[in-house]
Amino acid sequence: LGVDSLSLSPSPQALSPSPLAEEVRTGLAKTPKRLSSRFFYDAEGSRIFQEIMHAPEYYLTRSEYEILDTHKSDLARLFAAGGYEVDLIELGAGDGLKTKLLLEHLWENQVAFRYVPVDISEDALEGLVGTLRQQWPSMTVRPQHSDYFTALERLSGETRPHRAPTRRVVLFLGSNIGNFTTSETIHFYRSISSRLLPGDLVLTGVDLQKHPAVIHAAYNDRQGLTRAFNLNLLRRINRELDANFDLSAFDHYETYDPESGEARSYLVSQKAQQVQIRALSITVPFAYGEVIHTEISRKFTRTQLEQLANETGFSLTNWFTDCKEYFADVIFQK
Ligand code: AVJ
Repeated sequence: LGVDSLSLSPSPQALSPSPLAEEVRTGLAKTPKRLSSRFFYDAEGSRIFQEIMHAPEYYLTRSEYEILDTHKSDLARLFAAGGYEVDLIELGAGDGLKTKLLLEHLWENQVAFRYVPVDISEDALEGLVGTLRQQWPSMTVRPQHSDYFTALERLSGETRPHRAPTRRVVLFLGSNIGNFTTSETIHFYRSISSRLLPGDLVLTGVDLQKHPAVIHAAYNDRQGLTRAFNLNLLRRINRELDANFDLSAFDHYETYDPESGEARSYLVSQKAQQVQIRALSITVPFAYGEVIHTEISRKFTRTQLEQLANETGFSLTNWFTDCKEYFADVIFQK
């Protein structure tokens, strides 16, 4: 009895910690230290990312916008081919600026569809849904504030409406795939694949391998937006976990390795220092020059994407690029 009643009153630490708290506790105990880029997107991080998308060096968004604008009618035809109704499920919708191009085209061409934007940033999602309701009040929009895997779980639990044959089209735009490691990528596409039916589609936006200097510049913009974006992670930890990172004692550093296709972002400790994270009751030591790895932004080749499709239960059926061939939007069919 004594033991049972004790277990009913857990210590404060046992009360489920936030995902950020878990990440900071485990990531800063690793060698080398690391923090996942998924925690970049608090309100301020989402705002800075909007600015990055307008930076002259950050070509990714403009390239993908060009692709979707040029090929929106091809895409709409693929989505609705065979008279299907379309369930558009967008993973990591963000501000949805590029998706609006597609939605507008589908809407104006009377394609029957339902739009399910999924995002981990509540701020980004609310903003998106607000503008959609304003622009198209009778469009069916079902926002989901969750991570990708939770959204996929819900998807597989849901039965498809009987009213008409429905095709699921999963949108994963903006090179968000680049943030995964290779094994996460395979796991991700397999778990999507297992939740789809034959004929369903995934449209993925991927950044392509190109002159390394072009990629390097995209993550080292002259206005310092990428730097502010990276450092904002420390500001978020200060605020949410009562920590005392001195932002002026950390720098932004990015490398691009053309052999692996990985751009990597780091925060560099510019002196030997100790940081208190009071909500976790820990002190984290940093050596002079020590780094925290905060992001991978992987760049692909077409061959790698064909392989990915084949390894995960899909085939690559369509490939759309911008005029510079910087970026691709690729269709995987189940
Ligand atoms: C939103 C993940 C595609 O990796 O290019 C931009 C985020 N990081 N600048 C990317 C980001 C630094 C971006 N993604």
